[in-house]
Amino acid sequence: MSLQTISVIGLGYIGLPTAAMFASRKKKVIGVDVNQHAVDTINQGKIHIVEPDLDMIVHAAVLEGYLEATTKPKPADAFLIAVPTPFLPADSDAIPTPDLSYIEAASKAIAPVLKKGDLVILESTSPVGATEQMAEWLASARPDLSFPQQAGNDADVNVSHCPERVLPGHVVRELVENDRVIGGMSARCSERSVELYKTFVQGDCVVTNARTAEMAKLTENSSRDVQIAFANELSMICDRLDINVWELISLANRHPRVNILEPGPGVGGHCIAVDPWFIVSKTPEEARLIHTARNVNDSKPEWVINKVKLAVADYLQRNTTKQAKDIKIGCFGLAFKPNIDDLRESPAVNIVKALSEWHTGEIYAIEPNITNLPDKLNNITLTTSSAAVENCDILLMLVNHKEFYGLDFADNVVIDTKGIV
Ligand code: SAJ
Repeated sequence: MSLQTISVIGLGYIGLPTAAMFASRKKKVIGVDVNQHAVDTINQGKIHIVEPDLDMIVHAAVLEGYLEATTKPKPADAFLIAVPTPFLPADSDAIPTPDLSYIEAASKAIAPVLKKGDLVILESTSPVGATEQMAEWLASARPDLSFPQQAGNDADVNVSHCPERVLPGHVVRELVENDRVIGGMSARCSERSVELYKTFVQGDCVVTNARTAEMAKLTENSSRDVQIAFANELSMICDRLDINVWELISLANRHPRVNILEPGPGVGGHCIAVDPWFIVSKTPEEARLIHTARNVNDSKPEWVINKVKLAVADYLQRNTTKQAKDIKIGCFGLAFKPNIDDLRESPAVNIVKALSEWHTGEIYAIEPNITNLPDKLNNITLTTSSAAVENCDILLMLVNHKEFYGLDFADNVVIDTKGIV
């Protein structure tokens, strides 16, 4: 195989496991990241992110000399770009637009070390057209080389989009087992990309063009966002109609062709709440359902906060000797989804923070997966489930961590966004 040395640009939640996978198959891997701390940590055989089983693989890869990290790109046969694609800050009503500046910076960083015969793959989740844009950035930095938009199958440098699709918490297994969508800018680009991924991918490598591959990834996450929005909308309808939404969904899901997802306090994480905007910002007139789903899911945290405010008012009406400052609220769960410790982009954290700014009494958080609260929650207290059940007047269930099932909530007011009680 011509692709012996592989460089991965961006050593985060996707780039580092991918680099480690190639290295575990005895490829020479050069990991590149602008974060000196990440580079130093990896070169010591350790990891700077939380992902099950990844530490062992990185440790072995570095020890055996197959993986090295650096801040400055070096020549390689294949370059995989796995940098963030966030969206640009927008006014509250505006449609967020994607920020391709990390891809642009990565392209400009690798351009000087590119040579004839190299393969460049964009893995970052990207709006349609981003791979072609990346190829343009590379071509303008290296007019001495030809690229697929100029030379098709005969290009000196091949370019593809192969979106990552792994679920955080299951990355090591899903990298190997999941099918890959391989979108080459030419047939030759796809063919060489399949050859590269087959180093460790046991799933099918399905070939398409770059634009369809970009849209496929956005479609997967938008599909999930729309389905979660349906569940969230049902939860608000059922609350108004005094129906238990969890019972309702379990009944409807007994139909052989119905499979409704779970409502919750909102949609968190770095993907599902972001990627649909990449479709909406490109095609705002057509993407009406996807846009509305985003709005429904984004509105859910505020709806939950209002439920707590109503519960406090109701409590005060029933307990006339008490004041708001006497009411203790216990918030169960801070992570963005169950059984992980990742608090970034978490609706639960945003809800607890908003409540801590509004409520004059004490607020407690129960999060079995962490030992310290993030700085932005420094005015609340971390406690245990049993202490919260015993001491708090109002309990707010925000994440269905396994530890929260089976607790006895007999005397508490409970607002349950996850169907735990
Ligand atoms: N959620 C619900 N109800 C549900 C399912 C999820 O409210 O029924 C919420 C979760 O609590 C969480 C959010 O949605 O806040 C997202 O969680 P998730 O587990 O659905 O997805 P992520 O963001 O961890 O990972 C997704 C995956 N995409 C799909 O399942 C289509 C993963 O495969 C992608 O690789 C990843 O996005 C990514 O990087 O794009």
